[in-house]
Amino acid sequence: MYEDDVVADNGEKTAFRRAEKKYKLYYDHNSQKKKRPRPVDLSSVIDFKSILDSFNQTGETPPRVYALGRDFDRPVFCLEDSPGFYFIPGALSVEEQCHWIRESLRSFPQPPNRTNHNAFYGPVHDLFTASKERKVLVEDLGSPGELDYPSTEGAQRWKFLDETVAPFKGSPRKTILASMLLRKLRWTTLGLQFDWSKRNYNVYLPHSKIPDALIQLAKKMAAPAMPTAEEFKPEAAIVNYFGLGDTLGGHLDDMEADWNKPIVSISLGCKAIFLLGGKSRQDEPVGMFLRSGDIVLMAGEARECFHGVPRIFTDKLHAEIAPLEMHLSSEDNGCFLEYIRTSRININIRQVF
Ligand SMILES: O=C(O)CCC(=O)C(=O)O
Repeated sequence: MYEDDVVADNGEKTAFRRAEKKYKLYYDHNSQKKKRPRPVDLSSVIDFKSILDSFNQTGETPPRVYALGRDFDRPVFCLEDSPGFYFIPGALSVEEQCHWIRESLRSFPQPPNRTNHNAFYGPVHDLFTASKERKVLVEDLGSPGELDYPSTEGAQRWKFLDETVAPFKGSPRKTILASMLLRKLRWTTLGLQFDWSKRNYNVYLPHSKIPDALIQLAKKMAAPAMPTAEEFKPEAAIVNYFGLGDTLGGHLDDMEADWNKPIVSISLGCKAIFLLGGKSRQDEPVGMFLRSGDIVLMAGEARECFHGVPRIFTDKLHAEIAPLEMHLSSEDNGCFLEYIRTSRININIRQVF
């Protein structure tokens, strides 16, 4: 979905690319050769949290932003210049955020759901637990009968072994720490599986149903963007995982049949900058902060607009995850907390047909 777009947009030729470069994380080195994030001017980034705060106090919004007058249980903001774009700040409680962070790390990457690791390692089971237990994924050179599970993809077969047992030490087998694999988890797909190589949904790939609780949440949150009397039917979801320095290049999500149905996009973990452009990359995008618990809807004309995530903030001041830190602190040996302190997760839910 993304690579083609990014390649087509190299250099600084478009307004969208210039904005991406403006907000992307770069480092400067001081005289002691210590690297520090290059300061960036965030003054033009829309902050819907402060818009919500002042809306709650005064009922007013800044120019070109308006609150939806429809019957929804919380304020929903729209941009005059971007029809079909909806922002629901703080849509999820801290408990809900923690729930979906746990699900995103523990359950969603479980086969038959696919992840970016499938192509090389085949289906990887229990990645989060393996990381917590400090396991190592080891290339299996034994006979197929000895394997814990059959590999259907990837050139090799792999299995998790205990780091301390380490029968593989000194052998030519390839190994990778489970914690490293978790860090390198970039996406997983739920429900109908998106085939990145063909840039389309492959209904023949095995998949498990999107969890009911996520379906119900998406249906509820989609309401402000739904055409009257129509029902949102979540059929697929893509979960994106961002670590320090990771970005999502400007792209369109155009493989779904009915663009009047929204994409429901949930933010979890570290704060990010989201860029919403126009139908051409030449259109100047607007930047906005996405915090943990925010939900964005893109429907109708907004489905034709380039968008992307050029930056996540992992420093204490800007990440804004203090409430999550309190809730996740002692759980699972602090593994969820350790992960989310430097990461962002995005779950976006779609109706495909
Ligand atoms: O991470 C986000 O907030 C945006 C995700 C997105 O645009 C996508 O997956 O298509």
